[in-house]
Amino acid sequence: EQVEETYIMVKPDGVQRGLAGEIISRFEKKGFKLTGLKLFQCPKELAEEHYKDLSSKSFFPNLIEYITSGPVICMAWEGVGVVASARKLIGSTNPLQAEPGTIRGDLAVHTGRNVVHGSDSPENGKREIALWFKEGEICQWTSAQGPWLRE
Ligand code: DAT
Ligand code: MG
Repeated sequence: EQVEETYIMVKPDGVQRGLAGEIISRFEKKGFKLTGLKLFQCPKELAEEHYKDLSSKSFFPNLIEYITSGPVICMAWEGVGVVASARKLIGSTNPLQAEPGTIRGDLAVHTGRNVVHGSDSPENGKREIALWFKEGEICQWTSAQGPWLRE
């Protein structure tokens, strides 16, 4: 059982719509451990680097404009299986196809305003946390919940 880390971000629409607390709560209540958290206005260069695999897509300029249009909430979460589990909690990219009970299924209606990001692999989790957080912004701590969450 491998402890993983994932980068989760409340996108500008999530912040503007007052959904940040609700979104953070989903991961908190599930039982993952928060190791990094900040409100941040993302520069264009960082958004482009974060989404570089999509740079050839027609929607790329819109995506960059959206992500840089207001502050985001950057988070690092840690746990066994956290990468895939967080993707399930978030739901499908298109919120109309996302299952009820997921963040996008419950809180969004459009792919271009889908309120939250989650890393798609453990490798990208590490890459994205390194991209969005500086040295000293990640906290290693022992949660008192540990023995109540896992056998
Ligand atoms: P996800 O955010 O579910 O990991 P992704 O990595 O494929 O999805 O794409 C990143 C973001 O780009 C996505 O959250 C919204 C936007 N996007 C993806 N596909 C799109 C499309 N076909 N039209 C418009 N925006 C799109
Ligand atoms: Mg993605």
